Amino acid sequence: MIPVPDVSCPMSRSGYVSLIGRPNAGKSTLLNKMIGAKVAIVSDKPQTTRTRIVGVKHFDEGQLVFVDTPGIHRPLHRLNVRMVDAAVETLREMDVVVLMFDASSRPGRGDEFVSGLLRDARMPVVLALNKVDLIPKNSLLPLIDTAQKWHPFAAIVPISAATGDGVPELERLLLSLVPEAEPIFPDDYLTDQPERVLVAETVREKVLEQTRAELPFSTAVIVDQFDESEREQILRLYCTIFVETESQKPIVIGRGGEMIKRIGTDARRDLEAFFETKVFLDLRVKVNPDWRDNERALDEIGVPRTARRPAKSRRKS
Ligand SMILES: Nc1nc2c(ncn2[C@@H]2O[C@H](COP(=O)(O)OP(=O)(O)OP(=O)(O)O)[C@@H](O)[C@H]2O)c(=O)[nH]1
Ligand SMILES: [Mg+2]
Repeated sequence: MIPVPDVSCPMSRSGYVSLIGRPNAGKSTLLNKMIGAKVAIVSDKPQTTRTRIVGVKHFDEGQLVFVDTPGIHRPLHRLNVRMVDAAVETLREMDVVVLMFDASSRPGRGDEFVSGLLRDARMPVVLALNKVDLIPKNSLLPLIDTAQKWHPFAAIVPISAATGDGVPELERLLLSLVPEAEPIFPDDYLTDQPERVLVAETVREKVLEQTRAELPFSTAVIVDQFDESEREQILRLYCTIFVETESQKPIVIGRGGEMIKRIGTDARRDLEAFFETKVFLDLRVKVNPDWRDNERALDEIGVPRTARRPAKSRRKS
C-alpha cells in the first residue's frame, strides 16, 4: 500500500528567539506586546533591562520562546558587563535573532557595533525597525540601505512595538524561521520571571519613572518579604530600594516623603492589578555603596555572573 502523508497534522515549529539591540530600542515593549502580558519593565531611560527575560507565545502552529536582553552598550561597571554579556551570549544559543533599531533616531556607531557582533552568528537575523509610528514611512529607506551594508539580514521588518503595527507579520516570519520541533514549554507557560522578581521590577520601574540623572542607573530593588499568608484578602510585600550614596537617599524619599509615596502608590496599583488582590507595599531606602561593582551585591540582586571585567573609564555607566 502507498503510505498517505498525514497532512491534517503538520509538524509544529518551535524555537528560541533573542531580542537584541541598543538600550531603549524597544525590545521589552515588543516582548510584552507579543506575549500579551507585562513581564518586562519598560522606561524611557536607557539600560532598563538588567537580565534575560523569557516570554513564551503559543500558536496553533507552534511556539516562539522570546528572550529579551539588556541593551548592548559600553560597560563601565561590573553590573553592565554582566548585562551586556547576557545579551551577547544569546548570539550563540538561539535559533533566530531579532536585532532591533530605533528607527526614529539616526543609525549610529552603536548600531553598527551591535551589527558587527552578528558577524559570526550562524542563525538567521531579522532586523526590526521599531517606532515607525514616530516617523514618515519614506524615511526608512536610507536606514535600510545603511543596515544592509552592515549585515546580510534574513529580512528587514518595520514595526511599532507600541501600537502593534507590523508585529503579527514579524511573528509569522519568525515562526517560519524556527526549526520544526514540538513545543518547548507547556501551553500555559508564560515567563521565567518569578513573582518576587516581578514585584522588585515593578518598584524599580516606578523609580525609573520618577527619578532623573544618575539615580535610575544606581538603583536596585530587592523583595525582603513576600507574605501571602492572607493572600485572599491582602498580599504583604516588603521591599528595599538600594541607592549608592547617602546623598541619593533623600532624592528617592523626596520632600516630606512625597517621592517614595508616589513610587509606592504607582507600584501598588500595578501589583494589585497583576495579582488581582489587595496589596500592602512597604518600601524602604538603604545605601549600598558601589553595589554596581560589588559581585556579592550583584548576586543578591539576581544579575547573573560573567567572567569579563568592565572598561576602565567611569565617566559613563
Ligand atoms: N513611540 C514609540 N515608543 C516606543 C516604541 N517601542 C518602545 N517605545 C518606547 O521606547 C522606550 C524604551 O522602550 P523599552 O522597551 O524599555 O526599550 P528596551 O530596548 O527594552 O531598552 P533597554 O531595556 O534599556 O535595553 C520606552 O519609553 C517605550 O515606551 C514604539 O514602537 N513607538
Ligand atoms: Mg528592556
